[in-house]
Amino acid sequence: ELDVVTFGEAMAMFMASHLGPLHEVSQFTRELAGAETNVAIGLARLGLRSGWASKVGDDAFGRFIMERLKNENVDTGHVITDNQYPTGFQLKSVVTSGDPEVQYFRKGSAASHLWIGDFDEHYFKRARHLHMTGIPLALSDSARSFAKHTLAFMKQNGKKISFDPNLRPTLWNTEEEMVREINEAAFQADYVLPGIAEGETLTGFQQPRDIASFYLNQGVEAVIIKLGAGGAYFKSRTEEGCIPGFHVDKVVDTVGAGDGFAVGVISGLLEGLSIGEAVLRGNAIGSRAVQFPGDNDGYPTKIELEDYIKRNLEGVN
Ligand code: KDG
Repeated sequence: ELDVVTFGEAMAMFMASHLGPLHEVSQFTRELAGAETNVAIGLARLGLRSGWASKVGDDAFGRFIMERLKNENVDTGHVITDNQYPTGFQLKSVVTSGDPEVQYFRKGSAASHLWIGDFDEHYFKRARHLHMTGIPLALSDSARSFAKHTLAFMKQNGKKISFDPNLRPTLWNTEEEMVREINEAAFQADYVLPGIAEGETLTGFQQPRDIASFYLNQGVEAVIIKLGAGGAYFKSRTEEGCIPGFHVDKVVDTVGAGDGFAVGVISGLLEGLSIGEAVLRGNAIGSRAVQFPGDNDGYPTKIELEDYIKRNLEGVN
């Protein structure tokens, strides 16, 4: 039994150890990247049973990913080791403000060779909830088919589905194709979690309420829009609200905050919290994530999360 299953590509990530444009960086620290593995790790830290389905290469990066996930208690029962294609990796710069520079080395990777034939329905059936992002839709035709098949299967089996568009324009051929494919998937989900800029790209609307209505009109149960430091806005058929963000003294690295936000929302909903309470938890984990350099090293355990929320809501630091 799994609480949440997800799938996608994980990569070794080389994080710059000093400031500067990537081509000038001479020292890196190896970390783990991948939006879906970030979510699986965050959920497992909170004590939920999470699983991640994918393919890795039969190489050092693939072994690193598998070992890290095992240490984090993420189930890897549906990870296939491919002996033909390599595990992808990426470089990430350090910046003093804004988003870092990211460069991918992932074209033709093992994960991008996922295809429908890899799909194990028994594995996915064991989960209560599917978390999906838009990234696998961009990786290759076969990965896109795998993603669409998984989404349709989970929906037919009555599972709850959260969807984070995670727009990565550099992985797509055209913006038009990206918008079409991502929206088609989002319409199947119960919860859609775009960032405000993503929502604007995907719907053409600027106001959170209009972006939310665009998806609610297609049958989505709730839309939760991330507003960065401003927190998040949510709207369902019966509720609407805005939950302010947590105060952060110093932003170290923004990458991974959205995935941390998803961890808070999904875990909260699975525990039966209201949408507003789940969003507050999302804000908490997102704000904690930006204070750490790696994607997921700021994600808390259950005790750390409770402590963090309590201290911040009381205004004590
Ligand atoms: O959400 C964080 C991800 O962007 C990062 O871990 C790398 O999965 C990644 C991607 O494809 O951009």
